[in-house]
Amino acid sequence: MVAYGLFHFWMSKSSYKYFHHTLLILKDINYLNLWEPVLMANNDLKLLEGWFSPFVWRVKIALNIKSLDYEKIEETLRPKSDLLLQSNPVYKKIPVLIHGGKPICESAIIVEYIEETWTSGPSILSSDPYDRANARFWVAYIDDKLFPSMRSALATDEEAKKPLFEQIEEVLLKMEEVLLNKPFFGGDQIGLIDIVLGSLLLWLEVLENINERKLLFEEKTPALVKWAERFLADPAVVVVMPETDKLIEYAKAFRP
Ligand SMILES: N[C@@H](CCC(=O)N[C@@H](CS)C(=O)NCC(=O)O)C(=O)O
Repeated sequence: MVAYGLFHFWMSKSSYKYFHHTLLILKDINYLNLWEPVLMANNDLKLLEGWFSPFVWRVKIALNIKSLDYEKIEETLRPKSDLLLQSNPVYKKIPVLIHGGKPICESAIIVEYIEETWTSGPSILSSDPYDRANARFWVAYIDDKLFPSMRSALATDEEAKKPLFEQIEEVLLKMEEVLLNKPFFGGDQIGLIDIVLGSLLLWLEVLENINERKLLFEEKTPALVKWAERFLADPAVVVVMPETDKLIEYAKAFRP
C-alpha cells in the first residue's frame, strides 16, 4: 500500500494533490501520527467539530502543533446540538473549543487562544508586535475576500461565478507577494496566516474540480503552489485533512 502510494506520487505529475494523496495513505496506516505518543493529555479540551469544515481544520492544526489532546465532538449541524447552541449562541457555528467548561468561538480567535494559553511548543504567532499585527491583517483579508468568494462560487450560476473567480485569483496573487521566498508565511514554520489560508486549500481544489478550472497554478503563483505542497505535507496538517473526493461529494449539495 505504501509502495503503491509512493509509486503513484513519483510517477504522476508533481502536484500537491498527488503528494497529499500519498500522505493520506501513510496517515491511514499511522506512519505520520508521530506526535500521538507525546500528546499532552488532561487539558480538559473539547472541540465541537465537523469533518468538512475548513474552520475546524484550523483549530485542529493548531492543537496538533501544540501537541494537545482533546475530545472530539462531531457536530452534524442538522439539527444543531444543544451543546453548540449553548456554547456559541451568537453565531451557532462550529468550531467551538471548550476549555475547562468555557467555550471559545471563531476559528482565528481560537487559534490565538491556543497560542497564548500553551506557550510551550512551536509558536504560531511571532513575539514581535508588528509581525503579529501584520499576520492579523492578512488573516482578516483572507476571511473577508477569499472564503466568501469561494463559498458563493460553489453555489451560483456560471455568469455570477466570473467576478468571484477573479476575486479568488486576485487574493492568491496578493498572497504570493506576501509569501515572498519564505517556506511559510510564518517563516521557517507554520504560523497563523499559513493555518488560515492553508485550511482553504482543499476547498479550493474542490472548486477547481467542480468547475474544471485551475485557480492555484504554477505559472501564476509558483511560490504559493510550492507552499501549498509544503503545508499539506506537514505532519500537523496531513492527519487533519479529509479526502478531496469526499468533499467533492459533500459540495454537490451546494449547487444551484
Ligand atoms: N467565522 C467562523 C466561520 C465558521 C463557519 O462558517 N462554520 C460553519 C461550518 S464550515 C458552520 O458552523 N455553519 C453553520 C451555520 O452557518 O449555520 C469561524 O472562523 O469560525
